[in-house]
Amino acid sequence: MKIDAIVLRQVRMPLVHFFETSFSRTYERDIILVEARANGVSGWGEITAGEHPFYNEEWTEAAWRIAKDYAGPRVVGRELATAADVYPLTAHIRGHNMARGGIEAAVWDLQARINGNPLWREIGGGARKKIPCGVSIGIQDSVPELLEKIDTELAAGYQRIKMKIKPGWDVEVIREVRQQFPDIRLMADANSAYTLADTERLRELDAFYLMMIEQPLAHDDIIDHAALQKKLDTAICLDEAIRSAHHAEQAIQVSACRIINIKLGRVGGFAEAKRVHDVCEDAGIPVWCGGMLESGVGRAHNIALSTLPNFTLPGDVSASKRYWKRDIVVPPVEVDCEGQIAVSDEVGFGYELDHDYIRSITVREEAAG
Ligand code: OSB
Ligand code: MG
Repeated sequence: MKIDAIVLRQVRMPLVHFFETSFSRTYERDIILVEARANGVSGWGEITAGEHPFYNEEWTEAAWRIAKDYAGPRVVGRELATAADVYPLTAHIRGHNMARGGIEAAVWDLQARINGNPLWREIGGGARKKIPCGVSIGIQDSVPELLEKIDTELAAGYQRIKMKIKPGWDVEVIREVRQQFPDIRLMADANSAYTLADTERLRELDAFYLMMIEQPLAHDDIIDHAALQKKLDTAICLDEAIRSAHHAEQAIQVSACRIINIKLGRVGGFAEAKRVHDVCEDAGIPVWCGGMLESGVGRAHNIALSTLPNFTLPGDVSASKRYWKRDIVVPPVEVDCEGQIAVSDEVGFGYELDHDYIRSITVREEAAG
């Protein structure tokens, strides 16, 4: 497969409800879509960087420049044996895994379409026909609003609730959630809002038998998480800190976590995501698929990824309508009343692109390379 062109499009999409984490509140997404062309066929990917460099160092503007001026040019015009070649071809670039991973994912979708396969088969998935779904609920303006949101998502069938926490929105809030919902599968995500100095506060969370606490300490830390895990009954799940299979090996070696959240972009695409998956599987560490408020394109890629065997826990991949009044794929991603997404058998990522709508919300378009 010789990559003839890579085209970047930035689309602006308002969220149906703001999403607040310990690091910021988002009302509107600026998403970079990647179209990779070969043999007269197009494959599509999504760069999952946020609008600001607050989750990690990546953000829309930087990702655009990296994809257009560095990662794209290393792939355009190349004869690739497989989409797995993209990761080593762009490895000269330090970091910027989301920018690199959006291109890599587009090439996997392209390869799937050229071979007439659904994406999940192309990446070696297919362990399940339906993927189990949870939801990630942001910090709300009040506890009653949070309780109502949880109620709505449980009624829709979602299998577990993740709530965002930060200092000032943690123990007392989770206590109220547990009083109202004593039996649900519940977890908390701190997005690096704490330090080891908060150990006693984090130990109070043990009383609420959470499934896990996600990335409580620094975004790039493994060692302090190992120290914290020793003091907690609650399992630690690492998100931000795991950017490669090597990081997963190190975290497992020092017992920094018992669970890992895999995000396609954060680790630089499908090839590395599979390696992280395999490292965890060999060590008996379950994984689940994280989300980055993706459009239907990134969401469909997450669904394919979630069909690998060790994705045994419900992920943050949920229905399009929780994010968008209108998604850019047709049909939108839907979740059944048991909190599952049926995996599409269609060729490629499994949904149709709504090209007219994409055109109408595109704020920037440029070829890479
Ligand atoms: O830490 O998992 C995270 C959203 C943006 C940045 C980081 C995170 C999240 C989420 C939302 O939790 C997951 C989703 O619903 O897409
Ligand atoms: Mg997280």
